[in-house]
Amino acid sequence: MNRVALAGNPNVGKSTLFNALTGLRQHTGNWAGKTVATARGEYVFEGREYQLVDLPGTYSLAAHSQEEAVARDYIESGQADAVVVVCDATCLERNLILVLQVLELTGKVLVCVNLLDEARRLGIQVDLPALSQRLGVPVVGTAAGRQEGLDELKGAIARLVEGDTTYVSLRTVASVLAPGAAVTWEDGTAWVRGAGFTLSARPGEQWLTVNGRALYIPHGVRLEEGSTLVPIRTLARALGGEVEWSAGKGVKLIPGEGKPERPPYTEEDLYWMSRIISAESRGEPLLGKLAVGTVVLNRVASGEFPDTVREVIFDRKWGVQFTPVANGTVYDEPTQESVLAAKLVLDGARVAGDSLYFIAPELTDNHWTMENRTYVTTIGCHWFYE
Ligand SMILES: Nc1nc2c(ncn2[C@@H]2O[C@H](COP(=O)(O)OP(=O)(O)O)[C@@H](O)[C@H]2O)c(=O)[nH]1
Ligand SMILES: [Mg+2]
Repeated sequence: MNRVALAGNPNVGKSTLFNALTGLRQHTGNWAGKTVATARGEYVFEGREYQLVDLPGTYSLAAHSQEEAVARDYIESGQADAVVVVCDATCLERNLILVLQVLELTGKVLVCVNLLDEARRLGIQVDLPALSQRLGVPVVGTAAGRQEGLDELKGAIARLVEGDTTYVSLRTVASVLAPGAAVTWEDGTAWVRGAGFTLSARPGEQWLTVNGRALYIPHGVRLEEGSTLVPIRTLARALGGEVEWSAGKGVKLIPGEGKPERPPYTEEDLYWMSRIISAESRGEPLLGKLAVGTVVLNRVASGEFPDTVREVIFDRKWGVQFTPVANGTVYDEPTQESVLAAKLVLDGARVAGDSLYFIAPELTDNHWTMENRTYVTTIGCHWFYE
């Protein structure tokens, strides 16, 4: 069974979240030798059992009070497979003190930004993907009181616990997936050259490339003690292998043919995707470009829109067009970073949830979207809606 601890400041909705996830499967009592209350409960997600431990609400882990000592000792003991730090979206800054203290004790952290409904009501927009990138851990938004975001939270906990973000040495694992390949380090980049493929990964960048493809690494390629580290799943995907996870056994690597597969998209998809991203997100960072691409692909996947990238871009549903199509900038040569972003989304990167619409509030007065669609997130200078 996986064990997940819930930490957070008082009054952030930790107990509400705990109840929403575990329902009636709960046990309460006191921490051994302390007058501090404890609650534990279970839930099942995708066939696996999780035990939730509701830690006492604290503003810090300084161990000045019994509550702080209990929370600190528990996290430090390593008994939890993951720690979810629940935060209040309406006063995020104050909550981040605890997040940073937990991050000093363990890397298996997920930040849950709760009370999103209250934040919406107050007109506060929280940029969840940017927060995730800054902190280097997954971030999920919820409104526990309304049962919103709970499936996403359970999914993110599962991925965290089950090693989706397990980083491995590029050199070691590449030699298992593609025996005989040469691994070199040139100009700050790690290269793997094998039969019919070239792979590169540069510490700090949020992707690796393989034969012209680009695969997204949300928390970036790392460099530790001279080793280049990448997520095991991304590397396996790049070289045609697979990663399985099972309770008890952990992560298992299954080598494939030792060479990359063909990209899962066509040249035409890449042509139009890079152009719409380039024209729509001038001056936006990579994350903003990925978000625009996410919307296009969410539309391709949705039954309410056409089924190819090109058709979605030129779609005129209700007479509304993408601005770059209306003004012709979609035909301009795309920037290099837009081509990269297009490759990343076409190869699976997603950053704006299930968004189907975005607006640039500074540039448009598209009130239809604001009034009729559900707000998801803000990335760069765009607001995203489902
Ligand atoms: N609007 C809103 N209220 C919430 C949400 N989650 C919890 N609350 C309310 O916030 C208050 C504190 O919640 P509680 O779960 O006791 O917080 P805890 O101290 O962190 O355990 C209660 O009145 C809850 O009903 C939420 O997502 N949205
Ligand atoms: Mg509580």
